[in-house]
Amino acid sequence: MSHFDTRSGFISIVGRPNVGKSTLVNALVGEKVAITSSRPQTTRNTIRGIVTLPDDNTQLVLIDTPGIHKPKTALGERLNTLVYGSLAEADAAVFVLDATQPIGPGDRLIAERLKTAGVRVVVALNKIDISAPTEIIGQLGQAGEWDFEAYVPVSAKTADGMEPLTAELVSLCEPGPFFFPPDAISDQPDKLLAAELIREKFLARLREELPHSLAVVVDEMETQENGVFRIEATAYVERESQKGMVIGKGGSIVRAVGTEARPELEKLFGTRVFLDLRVKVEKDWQRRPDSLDRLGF
Ligand SMILES: Nc1nc2c(ncn2[C@@H]2O[C@H](COP(=O)(O)OP(=O)(O)OP(=O)(O)O)[C@@H](O)[C@H]2O)c(=O)[nH]1
Ligand SMILES: [Mg+2]
Repeated sequence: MSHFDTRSGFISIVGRPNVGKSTLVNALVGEKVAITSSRPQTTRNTIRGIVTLPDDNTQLVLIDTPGIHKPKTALGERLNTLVYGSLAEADAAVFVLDATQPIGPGDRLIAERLKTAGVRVVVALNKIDISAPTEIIGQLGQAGEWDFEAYVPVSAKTADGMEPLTAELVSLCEPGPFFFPPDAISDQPDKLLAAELIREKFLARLREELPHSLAVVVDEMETQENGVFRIEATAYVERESQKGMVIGKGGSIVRAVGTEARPELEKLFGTRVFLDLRVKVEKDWQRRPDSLDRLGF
């Protein structure tokens, strides 16, 4: 007999870039805990989203991970290592597929890795709100050959399918303690959350390769004497030539990012926020291990 009357599980959310892993974590948690964007490789660290289900006496710790891809830089290699590392600490995994894309070699590689890792896997076939029923059925048939625990068609965007998916995940949990307070939704430190929100606003505005070259660090956060919460953040780019594009004409992009990030930061911290945002060059940071360390990867 187990001495726990609660159940819990660490569940790694894995899949190719841009399939909707972070959107799915937000939908399962019911709050925005991870940033999302239409650019591949948005997520760069493992973010835990926490779901406590009082009726089931169960706590799910969902680990959002970077998309698994062919690494081209030191950053890419670190991200893949991070994902496979997260599988080692996971009790189960959700393998997210994009129903609008055919199952490809990238998916098959991940499926193989999941088999080797020996974790139990639930496949979430995502974006069913924008794919045809025949596509969905075809993909379920193909993915079914991997013979994982369960297959759930979902839309992270409309939150369709969250109940059956949650039920599958609950059924994979073992007796164990709650690792977080029941009202917690994330384990991210405030500085990281703030930096991510700012990066999300940049991602929505930057073109081509620029999103990959951008990193945001919050250097300082403090309540000033006038009661305003001051956040000092730096956006790093890789080359001098990128600085102007990130700042925008007459500072237009930095200003717009500040305007869009501020209300979300104010909601997050429950107070008025002054955002001091600057842009610096950290040469080729994606390729340099010393820079990656400094930028917190
Ligand atoms: N229509 C539709 N779009 C979705 C759905 N889920 C995610 N998206 C969109 O797909 C894009 C990628 O979503 P993310 O959640 O950032 O994807 P991700 O897998 O976390 O991406 P990486 O972190 O880069 O690996 C965004 O534009 C989302 O709005 C869905 O169910 N339906
Ligand atoms: Mg993501």
